[in-house]
Amino acid sequence: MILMEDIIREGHPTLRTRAEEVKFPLTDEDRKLANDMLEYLINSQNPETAEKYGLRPGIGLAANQVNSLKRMFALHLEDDNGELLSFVAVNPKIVSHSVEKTYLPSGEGCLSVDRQVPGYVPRYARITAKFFTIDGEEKKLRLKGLPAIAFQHELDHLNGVMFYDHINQDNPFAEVPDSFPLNGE
Ligand code: N9Y
Ligand code: NI
Repeated sequence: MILMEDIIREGHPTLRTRAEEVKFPLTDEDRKLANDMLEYLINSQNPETAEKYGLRPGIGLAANQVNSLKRMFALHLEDDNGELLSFVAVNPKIVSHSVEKTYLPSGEGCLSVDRQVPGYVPRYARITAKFFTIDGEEKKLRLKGLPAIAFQHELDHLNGVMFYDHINQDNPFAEVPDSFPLNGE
C-alpha cells in the first residue's frame, strides 16, 4: 500500500516533469499503480486507517506524486449533490471549459507540499473532461465545484505544474477576474 513515505515532496524533479501517455492494455504494473493510488485516497479518508498508517487525507493523487511518470491520477470525493466520484483517469484531458473561474477561498494544499502556501488558485469553474478508465473505456464527464478544481489540480501534476504556480505573486489574495469563491470549504 502507498504510505506518506512513498509520496515525493517539493524539490523532487519528478514533480516538475511531464508524465507520459499510458498505452493500452495497461501492464500489470500500471494497473497496480492505479489501484494503489485510489486505495491510498480511500484509506486516507478513513479516520481509523489514516491514524493507524499516518496518512494525510487526500481527495486526489497523481502518479508523479509517487514518483511515476505515467499519465494517470485518482480522485475520490463527493460532488455537491453528495454523489461519490471515485475513479482513476488515464490519459486525461480537458476538452472544454467555462470562461468563468472559481477558487477555494482558503487556497489549496498538496500532499507533496509540507507548508502552507496562501493565496487564491484560479481554476475553471466548469470543465468537460475526457479520459480512459483502467480497462481502456473512454469516459466523458462534466464537472463543476470541487471535483472540477481537483481534476485541474491533478492534471497539472501530470504536466509538472504545482498549485502555487497559479497564485498571484504580487498579491496572493488579489481578486480573480470573472470568478466566484467556491464555498463549502
Ligand atoms: C492532494 C490534494 C488535492 C486537492 C487540493 C485542492 C484540490 C484537490 C488534497 C492537502 C491536504 C488536504 C487535501 C484536500 C480537501 C479539500 C477540499 C475539501 C475536502 C493531489 N494532492 N489535499 N491537499 N482535501 N478535502 O496533492 O486532497 O485538499 O495532487
Ligand atoms: Ni497535489
